[in-house]
Amino acid sequence: MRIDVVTIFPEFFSVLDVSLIGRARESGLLDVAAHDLRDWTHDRHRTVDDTPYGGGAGMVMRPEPWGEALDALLAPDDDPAVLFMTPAGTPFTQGIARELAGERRLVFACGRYEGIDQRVIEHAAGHARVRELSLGDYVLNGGEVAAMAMIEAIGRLVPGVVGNPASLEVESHEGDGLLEAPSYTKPQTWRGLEVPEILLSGHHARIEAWRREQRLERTRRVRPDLMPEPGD
Ligand code: JD8
Repeated sequence: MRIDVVTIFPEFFSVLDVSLIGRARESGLLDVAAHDLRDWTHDRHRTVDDTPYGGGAGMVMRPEPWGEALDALLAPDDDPAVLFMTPAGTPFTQGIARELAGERRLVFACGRYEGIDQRVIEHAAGHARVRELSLGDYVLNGGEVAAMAMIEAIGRLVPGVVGNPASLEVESHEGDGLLEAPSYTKPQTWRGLEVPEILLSGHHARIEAWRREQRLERTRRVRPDLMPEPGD
């Protein structure tokens, strides 16, 4: 999968050189490139923002640099999904991550200031498959953190990136949508706290039953909105 990111802080994405995504890049499973939006400005100050029409606080990102940047990145015509990060977007979910993990190419548009001139999204939607996505119902200072989280959530679902695909099945929000069961490792006793006896029994069927019960109890307590409908 090829991932292009447009941002005024390309160095922000250097963290993608490490860990799982970093290894996936080395193995060629993922190809991630961050582009500096200012490379598509033509004035001495490399200006990417201007005052908002209709007044109001803050600055808005100018359409021209974004238009040129997306023209350049959409030129390969390999039908990428273009993802605009915005608090006004569709909430990102594991389901959307799974959908996007099936794409050959993604282009992430990360704004700053008060946001990007809306005509950029409108124009892009006339030339590509565009989605406006939000990381969650809280306000960030820009789209970079959101894009980073989405790149990790999507990248780890690309076949071959996670060593043991079975481990994906038992995760929260996967499979049956329940929250995951609590995990334990050595030592058996830590600061007076014991590992649940059942996990030491070696009785796999009982262990699986216990984990299922833990997932249901935890979901009921923490995320009742995720509980399956009766009869599901
Ligand atoms: C893109 C500019 C900052 C947002 C004025 C603060 C996503 N879940 C999310 N929360 N916030 C964002 C996000 C914030 C952004 C931009 C995404 C571009 N800002 C703006 C509006 C209020 N400032 C996000 N995904």
